Amino acid sequence: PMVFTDLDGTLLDHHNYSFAAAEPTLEKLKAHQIPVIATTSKTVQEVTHLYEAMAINGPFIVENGAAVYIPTSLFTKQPDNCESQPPFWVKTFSSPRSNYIAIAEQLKPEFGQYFTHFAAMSIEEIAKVTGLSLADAQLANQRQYGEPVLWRGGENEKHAFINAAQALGANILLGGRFIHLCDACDKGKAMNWLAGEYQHQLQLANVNVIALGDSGNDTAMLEAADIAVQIKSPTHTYPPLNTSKINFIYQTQGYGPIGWSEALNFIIDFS
Ligand code: 2M8
Ligand code: MG
Ligand code: MG
Repeated sequence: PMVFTDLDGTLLDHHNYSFAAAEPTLEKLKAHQIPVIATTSKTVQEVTHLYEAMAINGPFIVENGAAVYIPTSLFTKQPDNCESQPPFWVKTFSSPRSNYIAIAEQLKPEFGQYFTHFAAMSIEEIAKVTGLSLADAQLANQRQYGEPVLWRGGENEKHAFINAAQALGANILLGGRFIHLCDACDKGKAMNWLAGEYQHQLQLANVNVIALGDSGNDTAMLEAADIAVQIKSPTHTYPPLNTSKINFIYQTQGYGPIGWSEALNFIIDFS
């Protein structure tokens, strides 16, 4: 199997970003050589930092499926349509962040009183609203593709804002805290591409894809997986899921990394 996992609210605790509760299961997956692939709204810099802490050296998917980063040591040949950015091959599904900052700017006359966004915030403000340290907030702001919006208005204005953003050409993905203005990418497309590359490069007959996530921005990935794990969130209910292509769905009892471990220990026979 391959494990594609969201980070915030899934492998990491929603509030304190700790993966301590998942560590024993993470070690078991490593021992069984089951790849664990971060599939997140986070940036390259954030994931690189986290992979160091987790001692993972493998591919990852950033900014809600905007790009796939593959260490060049993973495969013997460079995958098609990838750019070489040593030590990675990079497959990109998105136009640059500046397009989405421009859309946020265009929405300010009508909705400016209801929102702010990363490019308009200081590092201190980003740290405050996310609960990240200043150093980590700095890494979160080094975005290349999309733009996170912090909503401060009501639900009705929020729907109007989303419609207006879509009319200006933005795709909308809902994370645990932010509305992401982004390209027509999602975690599912990026996951399918990378799983296909594994299958092709390693000449596997098939790959069994397990995906885990807690928020709306994980829906496309969960719907495209063989086994989907919905992680319980302390802040919202499970987002609706079209289950027609999924073989097995697991909803966790535990939150974040506790639920993550609970599900993977149930699904995978580690004997
Ligand atoms: C953002 O991502 C989360 C994930 O669900 C969100 O939308 O709430 C991103 O900006 C990410 O880079 C950052 O680390 C995270 C911090 O909460 O927020
Ligand atoms: Mg999440
Ligand atoms: Mg995420």
